[in-house]
Amino acid sequence: MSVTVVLGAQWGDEGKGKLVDILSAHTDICARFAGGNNAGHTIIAPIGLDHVQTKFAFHLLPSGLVNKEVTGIIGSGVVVHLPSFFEEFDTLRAQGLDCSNRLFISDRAHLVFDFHQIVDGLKEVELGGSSIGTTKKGIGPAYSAKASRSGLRVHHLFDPAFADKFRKIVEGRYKRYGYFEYDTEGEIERYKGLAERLRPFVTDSVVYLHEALAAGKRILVEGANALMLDIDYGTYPYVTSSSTTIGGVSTGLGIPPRRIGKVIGVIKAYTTRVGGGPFPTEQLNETGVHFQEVGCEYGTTTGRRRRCGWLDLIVMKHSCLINGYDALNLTKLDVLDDLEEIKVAVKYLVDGKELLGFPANLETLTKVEVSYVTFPGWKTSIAAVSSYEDLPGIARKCLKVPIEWIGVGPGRENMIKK
Ligand code: 2SA
Ligand code: GDP
Ligand code: MG
Repeated sequence: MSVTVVLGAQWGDEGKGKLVDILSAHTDICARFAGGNNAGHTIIAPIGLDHVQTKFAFHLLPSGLVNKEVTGIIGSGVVVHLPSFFEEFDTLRAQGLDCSNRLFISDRAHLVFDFHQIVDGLKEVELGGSSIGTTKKGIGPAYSAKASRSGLRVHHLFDPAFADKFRKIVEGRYKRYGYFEYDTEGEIERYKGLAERLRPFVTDSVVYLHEALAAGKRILVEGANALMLDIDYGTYPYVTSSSTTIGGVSTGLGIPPRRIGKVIGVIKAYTTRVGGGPFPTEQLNETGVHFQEVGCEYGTTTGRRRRCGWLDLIVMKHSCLINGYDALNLTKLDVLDDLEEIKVAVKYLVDGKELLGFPANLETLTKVEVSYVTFPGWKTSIAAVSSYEDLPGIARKCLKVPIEWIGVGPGRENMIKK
């Protein structure tokens, strides 16, 4: 099978970008199927200008583009803010990574406009104390427009009726949210220029990907956000607005499930989440601060401090059931190096009874008592470890699931392959 999928198994920022970078050496195409520029993937690799270690931040563009032989595809399930698309493209080029002639965008992908971003902020204000903590990139409003059949897609940019449709949509937003400052006519003019710049990137990604499959090309699918942020299976409503799970791969790229080969889940050795919503193993204490500081847990897109807590195997069980991982990449094991003891959540109890699955109802979730298993820490640096056998015994004991890769540092070289 020539389609490999990398998915976030927790609440995002597990280190998907780093695995995608490593796997991209063995792929022809790297495709994104969902989300938009709310995602943030950091890759540190010795490429770009002068082959020095360079830090790349991918948001909307597939991270596999870090390999200069790889072609990037932005699939139909992705929502695209064009000014951000070109800004990212230009930033990468300035860093020595030119993606010209090897990046394509589906003509079916929906567009995110600045007014969606304004509305995203207004909706958050409306929610007050129960705001989602979105990235304010307009993701929710763009997917809402798509679901209510009033969105504009990439192909609409080349339609003579684009300006009229655009005006009508902005009018609709005013009716719902009241007046907000927005230069509609200026925006229409700006999009004429952006459309022309975009023209060579636009493709029918269904035809492109199926021709590639027929020609035996290898496709690496990169997940954005993660399972617990999925619109159906995450901690709704504290989720993003797309299908971030394995099902989203088929709908977002037009690839039948049977063509999908290996599914890899990326799991961090502890848990983080950005934004609001329940988080049963959160540590609002020095352990949480340890994860934040040693793990550099700050948002790649917004710079927000990530909330941190212990690894949660109830989340992982839910994640494994839905995505059916063939292998896992455990990341950031090195962040646990100095801890005296390491905890792992193994059960949720409500009124003394164990829950069978991850609860849908957030009321129930706030009532759970988390049961942990505690391991002694290994208290030694594993940053230089390059083989599984050389990991401290206790670190190996913690790893009961079939883990194929283990991250022991942020660099490309800091990855153990089992
Ligand atoms: P949105 O903007 O509508 O998708 O936000 C809805 C929820 O989804 C969360 N979300 C994320 N969580 C973790 N990482 C994300 N990407 C960036 C990163 C985030 C950043 O890589 O660090 O820089 O802040 C991401 N994108 C969306 C979000 O926090 C809401 O809970
Ligand atoms: P993604 O959204 O899942 O791609 O993850 P992010 O890039 O948002 O966040 C992961 C962060 O952890 C990045 O800064 C990576 O450079 C870093 N990272 C990835 N793997 C490891 C690891 O094994 N150890 C350490 N210390 N850092 C890592
Ligand atoms: Mg991220």
